[in-house]
Amino acid sequence: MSAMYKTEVPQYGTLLDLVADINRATLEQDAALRGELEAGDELRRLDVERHGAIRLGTAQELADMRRIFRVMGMFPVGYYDLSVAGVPVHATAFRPVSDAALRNNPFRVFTSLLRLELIADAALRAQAEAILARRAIFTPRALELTALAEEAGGLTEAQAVEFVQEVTQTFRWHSEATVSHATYRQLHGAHRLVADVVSFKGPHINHLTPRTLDIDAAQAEMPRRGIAAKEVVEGPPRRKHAILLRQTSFKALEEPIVFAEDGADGSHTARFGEIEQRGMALTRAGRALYDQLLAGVRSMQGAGSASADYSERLAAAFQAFPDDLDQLRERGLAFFRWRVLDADGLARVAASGAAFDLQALRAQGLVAASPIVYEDFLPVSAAGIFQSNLGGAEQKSYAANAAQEAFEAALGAPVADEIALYEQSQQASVDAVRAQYAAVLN
Ligand code: OOG
Ligand code: NI
Repeated sequence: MSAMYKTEVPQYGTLLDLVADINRATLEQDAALRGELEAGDELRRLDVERHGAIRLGTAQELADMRRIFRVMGMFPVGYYDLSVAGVPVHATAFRPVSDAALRNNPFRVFTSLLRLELIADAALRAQAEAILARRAIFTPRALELTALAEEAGGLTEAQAVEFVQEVTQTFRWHSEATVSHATYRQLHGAHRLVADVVSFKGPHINHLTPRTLDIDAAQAEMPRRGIAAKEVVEGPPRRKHAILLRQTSFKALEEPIVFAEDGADGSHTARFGEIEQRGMALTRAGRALYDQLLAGVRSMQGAGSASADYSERLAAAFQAFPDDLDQLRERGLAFFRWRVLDADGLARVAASGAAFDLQALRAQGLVAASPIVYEDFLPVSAAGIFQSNLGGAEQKSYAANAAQEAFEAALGAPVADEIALYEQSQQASVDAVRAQYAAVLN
């Protein structure tokens, strides 16, 4: 998909080069960071790190998408309501969930479902529904192979290769809109996103996002390479110890399209490139503090319309968020993965009969804890990314209404609670250290 997107959107290739250059320079200059990434086994995955995004039109499309992602070991995690930010979609992220799978390749797809019920014009809503009902976004073979994988519990090597080829077709760009120019304009009038989802044959991948180690450097470098960057970096401010997720993007390109029904020429703005910098996952308490501090600077409603002194106000507000690993751990604000540093030392303490005490073992330098990477998304940031790529200052408003149950009904499954996943991951690492400690006594 990355190769396909690079040929479809050459500027994405430029973005990948830029990120590779910055990551190399950052690692050369920052031995501590290199060590941290090595300890977390993250250096290996840096180059394959990506996320992408698609927007679906119907419950059936979402349900089938879930089945297809499941074949690839990707599961729905988290619920994101974007209606509060004036974007008529709700979403989840499909991603690997086990520590081993994440280490191997953490690719995620932010997957939105259009909420036609938020379109006020009943006639237009019915028309959009009828158009969506007629389309088939998956090739028959992709669905066949999915059913096969479900029955057999997997695919053969040859089937897997074919499966990837078939599924990639779903995310391809179609410069031909399936509707007339007039219908497109009506859909666009309801919301640009409605036009983007309803007017085309399938859910073209609308961006791919490599991981950078220095997003501020990347943001500064974009204009130097002729890329039109969005105004502000979303998420927390720059810190010594990165938390959650910081994101920026280049603005969506205006691309020529043809309206199949009447042969008219037009243009459509949907596809862009994004860069992300990931930091540590926060506990519920940490996340609550993040949300509270961010809300003081920026609301969902204000997403995408940040003022000039935004980054100063953001930095000032986040003075209240500890930027010291010991404090973050001791105050239970972030998640950590524990590991044994000195197995012999650990065995000696265990043999002495001392009760298992993680903090004491850490103080003796026998075990260590490093932050767990945040693998998910942030609703206010996502809203900002959506807004900056919808072009113009357009901001619709909808009565905010999260509808997780309706989303899960469409999906055909519940979404996982992302914070519970980090909790499990942290706990599993503690249990492994404890088991090693206990093994000495057996
Ligand atoms: C998705 C925007 C959200 C992110 O990284 O937060 C997103 C979209 O534009 O479809 O990708
Ligand atoms: Ni994104």
